[in-house]
Amino acid sequence: MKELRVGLIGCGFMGRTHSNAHRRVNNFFQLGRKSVLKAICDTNAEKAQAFAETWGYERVETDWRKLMEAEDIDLIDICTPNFAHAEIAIAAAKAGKMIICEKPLARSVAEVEPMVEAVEAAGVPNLVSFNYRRVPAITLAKQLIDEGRIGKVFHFRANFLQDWTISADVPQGGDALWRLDVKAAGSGVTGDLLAHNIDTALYLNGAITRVVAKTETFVKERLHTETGKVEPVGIDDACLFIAEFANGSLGLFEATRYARGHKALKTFEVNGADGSLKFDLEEMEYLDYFQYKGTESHVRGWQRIHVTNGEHPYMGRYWVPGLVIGYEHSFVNALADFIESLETGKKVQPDFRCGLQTQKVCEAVLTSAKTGAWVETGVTL
Ligand code: SOE
Repeated sequence: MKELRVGLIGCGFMGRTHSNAHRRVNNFFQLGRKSVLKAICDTNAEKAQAFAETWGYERVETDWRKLMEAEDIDLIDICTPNFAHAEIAIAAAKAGKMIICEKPLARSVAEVEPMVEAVEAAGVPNLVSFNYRRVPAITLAKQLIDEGRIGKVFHFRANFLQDWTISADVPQGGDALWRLDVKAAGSGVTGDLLAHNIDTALYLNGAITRVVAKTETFVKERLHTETGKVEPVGIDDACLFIAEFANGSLGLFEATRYARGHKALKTFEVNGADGSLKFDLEEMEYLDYFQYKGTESHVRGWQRIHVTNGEHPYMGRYWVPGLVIGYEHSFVNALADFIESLETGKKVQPDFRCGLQTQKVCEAVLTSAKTGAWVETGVTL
């Protein structure tokens, strides 16, 4: 079988989710290519060596540029902090490598645009890792919407709530806490959490045309692990925004790292004339569906679809009906779609151009939070 020889950059949490996907994908999906873990790259050699042993990489690099020159690498998988995405992705495209990049694509629209130009000029397959699209219940929601089951949409509302930065003693910066450092991350919850919800919204409900937002930074200064000094916090700790969609519906979004008790409460609800859909990541094997059209009123009510049947998206690849899969499988499913697209030639989404649309919404949100005014996103789908 043909091989897909992988060079993965970044040994953090996302490096693990992607490595696991590469290890598992050919166990569950019959594909034309086999993912092979050739090289792992991290600036920390010791960490990379341990990671290579855990996940089964053939070799270790500490300079990502080596992977661009390497003839035995087909795919660059970018799992670094956001600040490094653009430079690596552009170099990879120029070297003719396929690219999978963690979300958000980069820190700003200005950084993302040349990434899109580079992959399109090189004609290399590319994917942004908005993994939640491949949670079977979310893919099923898309299917039900496309089948016209909820009719004209009026509302889309989504949350992503966490609570891990409430303590002012949590420092910013460095390997573990770069998400709190604006230089490394670009923004706070907007790029980290809302980007997921925006991607889900674009996928399910189409283009967001304009937004008005409010952000807050509750802890104004934190110790920076790299400088050893207490420094101003430049990220948004919480962000709320209202959106208008091109289809005439209204959106309401909230993300925060200050919702005590919530670790990863990613939810959405879509309300249409003929029905509604509801999802909660904490019970990710379910999709709630209210069917209005075609039901008699005395039996009308919310139904919980246990998304584990063979005919549900991706589920035929796993166990038997009734048995669940988890968070990590969303990455496996995305990788399977990517590898399949290499054989069929059918573009896989969300590609870099699609990731740019999410970035545009994020940037419009952050601009609006500064000015207090409505901001056009310029999104085209
Ligand atoms: C932040 O805590 C985070 O790990 C995000 O960076 C991920 O993208 C999200 O899926 C879970 O939360």
